[in-house]
Amino acid sequence: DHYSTKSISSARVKEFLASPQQMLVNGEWVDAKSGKTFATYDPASGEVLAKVPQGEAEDIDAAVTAARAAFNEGSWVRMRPNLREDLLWRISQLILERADDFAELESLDNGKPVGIAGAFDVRSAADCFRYYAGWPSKLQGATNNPSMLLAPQEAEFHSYTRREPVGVCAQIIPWNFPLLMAAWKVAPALATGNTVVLKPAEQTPLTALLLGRILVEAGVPAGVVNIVTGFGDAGAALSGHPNVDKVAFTGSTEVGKKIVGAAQGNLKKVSLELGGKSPNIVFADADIPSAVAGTIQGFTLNSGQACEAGTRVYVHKDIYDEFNAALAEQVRALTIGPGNDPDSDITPLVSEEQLERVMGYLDAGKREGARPLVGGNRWGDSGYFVEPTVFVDTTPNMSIVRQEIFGPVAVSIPFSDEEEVIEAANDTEYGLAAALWTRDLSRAHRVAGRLNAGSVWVNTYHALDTALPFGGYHQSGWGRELGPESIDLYTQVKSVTIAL
Ligand code: TXE
Repeated sequence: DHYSTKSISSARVKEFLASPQQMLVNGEWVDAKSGKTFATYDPASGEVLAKVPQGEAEDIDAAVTAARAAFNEGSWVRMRPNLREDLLWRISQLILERADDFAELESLDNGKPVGIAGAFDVRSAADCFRYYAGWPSKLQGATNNPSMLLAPQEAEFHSYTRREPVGVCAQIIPWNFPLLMAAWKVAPALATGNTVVLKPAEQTPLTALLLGRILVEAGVPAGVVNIVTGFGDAGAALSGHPNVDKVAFTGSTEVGKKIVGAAQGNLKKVSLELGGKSPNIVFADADIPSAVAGTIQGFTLNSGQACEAGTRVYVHKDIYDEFNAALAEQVRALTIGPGNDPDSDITPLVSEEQLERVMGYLDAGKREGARPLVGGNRWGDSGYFVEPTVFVDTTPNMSIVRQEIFGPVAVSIPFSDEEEVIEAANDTEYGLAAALWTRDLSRAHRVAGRLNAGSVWVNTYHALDTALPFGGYHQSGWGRELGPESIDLYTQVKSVTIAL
């Protein structure tokens, strides 16, 4: 049965959904070799939205072979920087031209508000290609000054370094920001001359396939970017493939560990952006209205399905009751509804599985003795909605305090002094992000320096930008993406020495 497209406003999205979906391998649009397909669902209703090819190990192998051939052939690697810049710039422009299509398709597939998909996901994805479009002509090595060269002859030496691409890059991405995660991976890889096999998440494959059309239209050569849709087995085949030089992964910490295992066969380079349980600390001298608003943003953006979500809220005891009362009142006022309704603040979770996972945590929180200050239940009986929820009366070892929930769920915990809250904030196996709210400048810098997290925000939350490195301490991952750090991830340095 076809998805009813009558509520869709973009004619191109209607056409896209009506056409058969295929994967991009070696510049061709293809079915899975097995002929198998799988469904992707509209999270607001649970209806089948589209069917896409179910790529498996043999499809991954074909894609890796194409990426290897495109890399080894050499013209892509040696493409002139200004032409590479034009290409990346063109991709960014094409994304912006089709911004409304991307936003609507992302909202349909992931469930998120169409307004946020447009204003954040799509614009940030375009910005990512534009930012990395500036890099190809700025890649630099150094001339070095060897201190004690051990060479067979006495000579004067000239020595320099070159930055070269890593090679064939496997990129495995999640479903929470599907297009944006594709951009974070593909843009720096292309800027530095790598070739790519991208595997989108099975819950949200559609905007990556639409991006594939744009890459082809912009002139990315055959085999340089291959897109294989499929499940975890396809990801496993990709991360274990002996002809892949690097794997970049964003997803759960559990699968991140599997990637590390799979990468061992040929010791491919690994970068990982994994889960989080980020602290959000409100000091007594904070501007309370903006701290309340920022805290709500912190744990409800994308219905809480953000790895950097601020889900452990620590509030100074002198303002705890006042803060919680304002928090509860404003959370209660949020509108729950489908992503295509402009009034919706809280939209459905991505899948039935995610709904069950989040409901499991809500039940565990109540069972372990925490009390929902607001929310705590599923919302409606169709689609995958849950109420935005804040728990109080928690203890430090409860699952809702320690584990990543990935739904609009936070805990609010009182504290008495700075030392105590720094220790509590750092008492986690994760370390992706942290925030603090204060009007004391010295405290802001002092505490920012002591929080074990890859991003720290002061008097704001979710302040992400293509120019700013992003990634985690501890089990939140390996390496940093975005900014110049992604250039490091996708290049390797060679030193060349010449006896003059
Ligand atoms: O993630 P998975 P899931 C967290 C969040 C969420 C939980 C589970 O807590 O509740 O993970 O989500 C591919 N080898 N995050 O199960 O499985 C998979 O096909 C290689 C945080 O959806 O990690 C998909 O493309 N790849 C996170 C991708 O991994 C494998 C965002 C991510 O899926 C694989 C998403 C395997 N063995 C979830 N198994 C963040 N950091 O933002 C699966 N995959």
